[in-house]
Amino acid sequence: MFKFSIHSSQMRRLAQFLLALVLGLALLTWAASSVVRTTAQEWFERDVNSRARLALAGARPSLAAAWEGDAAALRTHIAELNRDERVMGVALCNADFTVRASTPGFPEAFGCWAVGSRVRGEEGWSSVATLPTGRASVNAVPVAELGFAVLVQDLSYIERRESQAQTILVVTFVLLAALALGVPMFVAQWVRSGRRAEIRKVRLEMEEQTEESSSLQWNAERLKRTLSRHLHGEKIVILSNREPYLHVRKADGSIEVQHPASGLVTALEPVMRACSGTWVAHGAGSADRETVDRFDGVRVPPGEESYEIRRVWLTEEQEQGYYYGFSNEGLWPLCHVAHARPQFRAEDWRQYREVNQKFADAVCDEADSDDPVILVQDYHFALAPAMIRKRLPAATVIVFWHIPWPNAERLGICPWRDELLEGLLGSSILGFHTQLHCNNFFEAVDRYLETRIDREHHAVVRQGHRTLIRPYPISIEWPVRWAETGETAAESRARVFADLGLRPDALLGVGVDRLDYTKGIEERLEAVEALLERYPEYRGRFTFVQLAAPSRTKIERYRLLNESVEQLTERINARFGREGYAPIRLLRAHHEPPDVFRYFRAADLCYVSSLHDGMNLVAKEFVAARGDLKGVLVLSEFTGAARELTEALIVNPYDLEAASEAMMMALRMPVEEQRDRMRSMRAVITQFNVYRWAGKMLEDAARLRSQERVASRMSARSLVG
Ligand code: ADQ
Repeated sequence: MFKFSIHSSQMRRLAQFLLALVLGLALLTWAASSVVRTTAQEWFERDVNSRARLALAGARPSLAAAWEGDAAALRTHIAELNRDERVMGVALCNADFTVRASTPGFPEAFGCWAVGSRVRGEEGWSSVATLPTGRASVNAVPVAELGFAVLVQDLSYIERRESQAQTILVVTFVLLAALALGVPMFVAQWVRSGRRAEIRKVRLEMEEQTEESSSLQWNAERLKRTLSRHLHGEKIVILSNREPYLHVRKADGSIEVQHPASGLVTALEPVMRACSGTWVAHGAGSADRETVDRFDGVRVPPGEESYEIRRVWLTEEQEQGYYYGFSNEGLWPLCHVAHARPQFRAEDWRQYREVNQKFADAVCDEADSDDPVILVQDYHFALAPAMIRKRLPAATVIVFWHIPWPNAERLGICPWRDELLEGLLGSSILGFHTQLHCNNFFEAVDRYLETRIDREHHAVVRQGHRTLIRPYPISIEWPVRWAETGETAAESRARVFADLGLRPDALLGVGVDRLDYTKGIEERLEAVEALLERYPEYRGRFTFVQLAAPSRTKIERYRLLNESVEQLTERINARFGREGYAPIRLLRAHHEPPDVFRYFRAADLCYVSSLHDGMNLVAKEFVAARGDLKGVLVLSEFTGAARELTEALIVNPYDLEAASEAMMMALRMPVEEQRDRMRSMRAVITQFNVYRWAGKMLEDAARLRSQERVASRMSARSLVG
């Protein structure tokens, strides 16, 4: 942050100091010059007097001898005394104060009568007086008993010398004052212009970034350019629990590469392909160990090998405590308002801490500089940012929290809430999907930690370290690889209808999720039941296919959900199904992306009914899949996506009647309206794609890095100064 006001006030203080210095110097010069003047005057006068006395004393015998004699001889003597150019005149006076002899031009003021009465004893008399021509010194000495001699000397030359000396002193003072003022002002100006140049550079970079941001659409190429331009092509290290590619041993003994069903992987994989670098993740595939090199690394994607996965191995206890326990039975329900009670076990927390440290170490080992750019992903690693910062204080750690952030009251039930907040505040940038989640985070920090919240810059400052808190709504790649299969929507529909054994005039709804209680799958199926109940014309005609990837099956709550979804499907199918028709088709399996996209293209509607969801990429994928501009998205208002995809039919998934009505409207929607809505949603995703999401974070990181570099250069300079 650059604060011009601070620099101007420093300049003001410097100017005040210099002014005081100059005034002090002036006072000193004035005092010195008066002392010099009085002292020099005294010295000169004393000198002139003693010279006059010596001259008179030396001349006394010869004057006495010549006194009574020839007047011409006396004049020769006094002419002798008058030879010095500074002697103004010499007079010889008789004892009765009459003039015996005098040189021409002898000053009247010191005539024999004026001086005579003052000449006493052998010493005589001396004085200084001011004549119209300037100051003069008078010396009178007795000459035997005959009279006295008077010698007047000009002192005006002393004043002339004094004024010359004073001129020299004033000139010296002016030179000194100019130096005293000029040198520091010049240095300060030089430092300021240096600072201005640095600031101008940063501002220019920012302007360039803004210009580029507003003019171009984000894509892989632009992301690459951003990296090489603003981060000088530095290697990026990503940390996430889930790896983008798993190696799995199949029953026939062969090894298969799987792409997991995960929103996080969906978002980050295209980013990594664009940026290269290293992705540190848990090696969870059954053949993962067999496929890594001796540094636990493997290059992916298969056939392309554009980046590396560094696998970290966990023991069963670690996976149980850190992943299933604290992450998924503690934090996941804590952050989602989906009515599952969070479980907080001390042992899980211990494993969570230990595993966070293990991953933080692996990340630091992968860093190839002391200020790497590290992207930490999600709620599995709330503690890692502070741990990384401890080992690499200059690192730029960007954390993205993929799920909602709860309000402060709800967070408060976690026994380790302070540690979680402290861990996250080790990051440089902490991103959430929405502003609401950022606000919740500020509120929690405000309530539980001693920090300074800088609302103007959306940052939290703790123990001198600043973390920016920003919304970065995540998205999908654009165009989506899986949407470009060369298969038309009609072909996809025909294939899916054939696979499901549907009549050509059937209507199809689709849901695609991990089997997770936050996704509202039970509510979705109940809404389909309500649709068939309220609008009987759809019985026998409308089918809802649910692709459900089994997830976290070791957790009791997920097993219960699995059973509940199965029972619900059976019940609804028993109620409305008949020979050759089942209203709900539950496909409980992981599907590879091309299959998922085929279902998207085949459907008349897609219902995303999350009870609470950070973003929800399924909604965006459905829109991306519909290049034919057909199909309707019914979307829960409790997803981050509902804020961007406003042309979807937005519903409250708890309100079964309203949800069934929205499905009915979707099935009856004229094609023109479908096209309008789809076109507008596609325009949003085209613009706000995953490259923009990553690009914005990396641009902010680059800006932060250049600001920090400028600040550290300036503080180094001021230390030197
Ligand atoms: P998730 O909870 O995993 O992500 P989501 O955003 O919907 O949720 O992404 C799921 C991904 O898995 C999608 O790419 C989808 O296609 C895929 N998928 C779902 N079911 C599948 C199946 N049966 N077979 C194969 N693939 C399947 C978390 C947060 C979200 C946030 C993302 C990204 O919970 O709110 O949007 O991270 O930040």
